[in-house]
Amino acid sequence: ATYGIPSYSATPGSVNVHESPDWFRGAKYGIFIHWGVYSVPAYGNTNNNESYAEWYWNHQMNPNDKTMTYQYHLNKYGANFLYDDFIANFTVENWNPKDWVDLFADAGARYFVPTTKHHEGFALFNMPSNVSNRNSVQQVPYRDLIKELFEAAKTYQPELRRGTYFSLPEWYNPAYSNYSDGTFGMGPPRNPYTNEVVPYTGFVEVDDFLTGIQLPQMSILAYDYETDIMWCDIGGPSLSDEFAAPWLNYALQQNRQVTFNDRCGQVNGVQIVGDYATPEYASTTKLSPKHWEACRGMDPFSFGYNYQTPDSEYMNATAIVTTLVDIVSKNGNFLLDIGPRSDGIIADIMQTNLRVAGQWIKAHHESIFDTKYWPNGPGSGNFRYTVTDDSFYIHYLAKPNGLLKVPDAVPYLSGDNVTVVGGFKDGSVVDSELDGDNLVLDIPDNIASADNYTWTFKITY
Ligand code: FUL
Repeated sequence: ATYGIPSYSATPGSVNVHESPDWFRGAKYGIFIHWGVYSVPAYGNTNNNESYAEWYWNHQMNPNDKTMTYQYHLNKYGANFLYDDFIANFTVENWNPKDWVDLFADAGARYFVPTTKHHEGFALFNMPSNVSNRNSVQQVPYRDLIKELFEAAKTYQPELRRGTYFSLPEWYNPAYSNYSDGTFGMGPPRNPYTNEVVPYTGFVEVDDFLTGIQLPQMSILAYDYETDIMWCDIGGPSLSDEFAAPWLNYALQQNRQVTFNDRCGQVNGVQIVGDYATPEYASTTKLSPKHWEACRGMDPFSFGYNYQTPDSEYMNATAIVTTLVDIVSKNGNFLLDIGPRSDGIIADIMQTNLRVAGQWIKAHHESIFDTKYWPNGPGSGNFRYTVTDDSFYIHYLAKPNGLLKVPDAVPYLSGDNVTVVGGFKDGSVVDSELDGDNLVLDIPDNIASADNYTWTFKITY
């Protein structure tokens, strides 16, 4: 990584040497937000047929999709109600961006990443009308949602870093159809029940999608909105070398460090590697020396809001905290997604669970943020380790009971140098002894009962 000297040139080889900046490696926990026209129907089915609600339009086009959105839409809205007719109901009438950024801060997150344009092609930010009028400024709700959200963050929660999710392709944009891959670029849009071609609201004819829409939109997010994180999605054909090189140079000149993920596409078939990998709803993960970021919804199957998901299925504080600790011990960040409703309200269950987890995260911040992974391994069973220059943290992902034998030969100095982190017994000394190469902690019930979700102990060097 070359920091300090603007030196990137517009080739994949040049931008591929960039790496995750230190602030991003230390930030560990971000909030992902999937919000768009799909938040109006907010439907992804349930009971094992559930799938991403933000894929409503695509699901609706396929009569055999397991979500049965094709049939659902016909019954609820009728064959003449087009997907783009939902735009009129994307009114965000109860939205207060301050409430959102306050929630992210209460959650203990250090950054957030809203969808600025998902695969439906409807952007939530402003742009010149020779690029596209398919956006929330030229259409309902006639507001620059990304600007309002970023301004609220700057004013009320300036510690939060601001990122931008951006889908490189669009499903049904007529201008993307020459890049069609069987899922993306299937435009122009059609009524799924009659097969008639229908308008793509706000579409402006361009010579080429990449030079006319994709690159200009990414540049607007970089320079007008000053994103810290370009969270590309899907990849495919791109001009991401031409995007990233001047952007990285511009950020360096301003003494900023920005970052982009591994989904920014190919340039003439050569992959733009990106700073970090982005496993999605991964059931197992492992330690990787290259930085990475896991993402998933609080909903068990969806990033966008699905009104049918029962409250009990959302990730609760135990799941959020243990997932975060597990990921951090493996050199990852956790980007946890919420799907707000189309009126701008985030369902109570998501707010409550984020805030409850946030109390733990704040009380244990020293063992999470700006830590590093232990090169010998993340820990096994219920044990997970994180490291700083002067401390070694032992996390236990369940309530300990009596003697706790640490399975790895963790760094250990004799004396009373093992203490409790967080909870009501924060700072208390824990009795410990060595048994061969293993450290054994003695956790009395009053210490075990003084915390929740994950129990953290610190060895001070
Ligand atoms: C995927 C998308 O297709 C999903 O809808 C979601 O945005 C996820 C983060 O990335 O590839």
